[in-house]
Amino acid sequence: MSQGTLYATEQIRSLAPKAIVQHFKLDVKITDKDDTYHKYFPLNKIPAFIGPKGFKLHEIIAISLYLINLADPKSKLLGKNAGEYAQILKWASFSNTEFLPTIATAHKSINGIIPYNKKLVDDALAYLDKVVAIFDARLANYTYLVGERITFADIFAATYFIRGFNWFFGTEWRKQHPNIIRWFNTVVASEYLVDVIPKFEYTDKPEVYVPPKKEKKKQEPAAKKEAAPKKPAAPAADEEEPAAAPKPKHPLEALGRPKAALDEWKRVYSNEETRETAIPWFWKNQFDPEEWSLWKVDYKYNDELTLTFMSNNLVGGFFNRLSASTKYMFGCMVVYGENNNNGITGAFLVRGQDYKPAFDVAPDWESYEFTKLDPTNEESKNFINNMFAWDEPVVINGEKREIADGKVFK
Ligand SMILES: N[C@@H](CCC(=O)N[C@@H](CS)C(=O)NCC(=O)O)C(=O)O
Repeated sequence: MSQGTLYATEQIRSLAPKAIVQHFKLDVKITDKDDTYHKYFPLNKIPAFIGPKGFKLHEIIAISLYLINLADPKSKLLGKNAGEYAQILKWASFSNTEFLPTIATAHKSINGIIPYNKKLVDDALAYLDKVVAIFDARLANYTYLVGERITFADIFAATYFIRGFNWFFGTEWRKQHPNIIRWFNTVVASEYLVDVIPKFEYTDKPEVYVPPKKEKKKQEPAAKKEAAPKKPAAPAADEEEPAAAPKPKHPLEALGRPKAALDEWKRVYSNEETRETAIPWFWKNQFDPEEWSLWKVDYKYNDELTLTFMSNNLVGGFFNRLSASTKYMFGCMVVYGENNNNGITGAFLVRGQDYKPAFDVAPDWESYEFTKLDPTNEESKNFINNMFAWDEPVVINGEKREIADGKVFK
């Protein structure tokens, strides 16, 4: 009999329980959120677990420990005695409540996922230093966080440090923290994590706030402003959000329901092979020029972009700020080129014939240029397909540029 279902996504809290399931070859299905998940986990948080006979769990620490126990209640990952077990819980809880929320707050504020607030960021980063110093003090004298062998504490904490290396722990930081680097490298190379650690690049420099470029806004009549209200920023990648304000009506709601629901396309795109199945499906079932329009979206200030991961963060922030329009559009944006020579472009399907009501929910929408695409033109159609499939170099001013990274808005 199946041992259950683990609901996991790309978010970092998914990684430790996924690693446990895979390492111990548990008969646990790992899946994205589905209708059953939504029925039982109204907070919409990941990870979550449903076992046999309606047994349900949320909270990463509880789920992970349950899974280890399921595999082997005597597992070395749980420590040698009650004292070690308590220390394992200490590090797991410390990572979950002090490390991850702190680093996520700084990251979200810098990237505009929550409004930028310098004091908030400075305080979070100062607190993060203190949290890291506690890891460092232990790891200066010991190989692992608890006892002399790897435990769940190491697996758990190391997965969260990935976010540190993604966002803030740049080259300089790494030079100053050799104990943490030695520990992290040991743990991610261990039999528990080696096969599940996502390919990731260490950032060279810590993320810093880059104010969005804004062009002078034309004065618009007050009535129109009311018709296109702004919504607060979107939910973030790895952490919970403050309670949302009541949702204002989206102007595109006035167009009514389209014949082909966007959700269906998003499901096909997520689940099917992109070139072979999803793209032909899109042209056959989704795109109706009466109801939808297609847009090329280019960042206007490519010459100011530096590191490709930062360009991709910029796209991520833009997408988060566009979340009020999720129901009305779909798109892909890619970062092409390399560090200090890259650009951002993409293609979007938008409800209606105008791009503005869909995009102006994001305060930085004017940093992008919008060009309507006519899919009866072969070149435009190829561009859209390439952006959706995102598997071939992109042609910029006649030159082929490799795609370094990208994001899907869905
Ligand atoms: N207290 C929960 C927090 C879970 C949590 O916040 N998970 C994040 C992902 S890392 C999440 O699902 N956030 C909500 C969202 O992104 O919509 C736990 O420790 O498991």
